[in-house]
Amino acid sequence: MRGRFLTSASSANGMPDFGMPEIAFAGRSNVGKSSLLGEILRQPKLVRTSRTPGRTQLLNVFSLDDELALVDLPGYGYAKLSKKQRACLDIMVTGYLKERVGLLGVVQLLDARRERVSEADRAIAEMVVGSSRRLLLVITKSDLIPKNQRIQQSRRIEKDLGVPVRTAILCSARTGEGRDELVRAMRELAAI
Ligand SMILES: Nc1nc2c(ncn2[C@@H]2O[C@H](COP(=O)(O)OP(=O)(O)OP(=O)(O)O)[C@@H](O)[C@H]2O)c(=O)[nH]1
Ligand SMILES: [Mg+2]
Repeated sequence: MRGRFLTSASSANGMPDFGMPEIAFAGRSNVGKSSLLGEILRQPKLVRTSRTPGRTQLLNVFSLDDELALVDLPGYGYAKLSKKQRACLDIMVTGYLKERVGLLGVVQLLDARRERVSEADRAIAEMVVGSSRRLLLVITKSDLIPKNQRIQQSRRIEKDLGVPVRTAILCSARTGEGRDELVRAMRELAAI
């Protein structure tokens, strides 16, 4: 299992062809995209994370085993950045999702503690599905809710987002829960 940093870019145009299937990680700011990616690559320090939302400000690309290109996207919906900064990051994310030809699928992260799916989450899911890309739903930070609520919460979020039941993967970057299952699902999606 080998994780490697490939490149950072500010738009799809600035990205080379990596010669491997490409999957992006999307979700609200601070939901834990970078942390989960670090756990997937088994190299937490390779992927920058932060307690303060708005950490990831570029499209950062890593490879897993030189087989999959995994893109850490900036988060959306963080109100404390300036309007201009937020607009800039939103354009980067939506532009990439719309224009990146080699993009096969998106792992969308939702916080296990969330009561309701936000409009921004819904818009991203629709954009992914509408452009014929595969969507994998990950419910993350599972360590922060009691064990007996995890399954119920996954079913609730699946229903709210409108994805098929029992397709969400429960994950935690802290405990490693779901990591292997997610890697399996991504490999399956990429047919490798
Ligand atoms: N308890 C717990 N905390 C987590 C988990 N994943 C991430 N965190 C924490 O959540 C905060 C945000 O994590 P990041 O990985 O930087 O989140 P992000 O989605 O990449 O954020 P942006 O880059 O700002 O969009 C950090 O303080 C992490 O330590 C998890 O599975 N469990
Ligand atoms: Mg990040």
